[in-house]
Amino acid sequence: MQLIVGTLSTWSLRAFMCGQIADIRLDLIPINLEKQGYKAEVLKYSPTGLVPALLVDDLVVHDSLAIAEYFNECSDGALYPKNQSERAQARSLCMEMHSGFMNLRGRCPFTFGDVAPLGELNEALKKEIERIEVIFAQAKGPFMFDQAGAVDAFFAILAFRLSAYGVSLNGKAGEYQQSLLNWSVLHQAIELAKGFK
Ligand SMILES: N[C@@H](CCC(=O)N[C@@H](CS)C(=O)NCC(=O)O)C(=O)O
Repeated sequence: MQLIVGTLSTWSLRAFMCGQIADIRLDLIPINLEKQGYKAEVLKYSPTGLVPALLVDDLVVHDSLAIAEYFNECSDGALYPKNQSERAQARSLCMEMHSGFMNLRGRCPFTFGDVAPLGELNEALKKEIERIEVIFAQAKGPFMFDQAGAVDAFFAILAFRLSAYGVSLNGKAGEYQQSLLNWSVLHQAIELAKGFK
């Protein structure tokens, strides 16, 4: 399988991390999204012109969430909890990340450069961080459920971003944030992202 990924693309990193957890062998095709003409390059592979996209023979799976689901099916359910209720919760959380937190995404772009701490938060940003605090405090242990899964992959990048912008969560939420930051799969994704040119 080939995974088309982009520079500083957090969605690409989430798909990559899900592949690592599910132990899927991937050939990565990185595209520099800052280079002129990048769109034509992406469109060679991805019908939406967006990354990530997964190529499996003639099949193109586009969108990080669909890729996570595909990896889950290829790995006999490695990305979600075995318990049905937990699995539904896990999917709800992945989808909440996938379609939400727009203020945070806008205000805290993913970067390896130096950034100023967030400082005074507006109401919308405050609400999103409070919601993340509630979600993170639900973690059963170092991972959201018993084993590392899609939810952890989806939130690890956010944990990293918050930390880069000087936001360390408190209590149980802070413990989960820290375990994500210590997680080898996140480190692999970060190393990968740093290597993209
Ligand atoms: N919902 C999509 C979002 C994909 C997306 O927005 N990708 C960005 C990079 S993170 C992209 O390809 N940007 C290039 C562009 O907008 O031209 C997913 O989860 O895969």
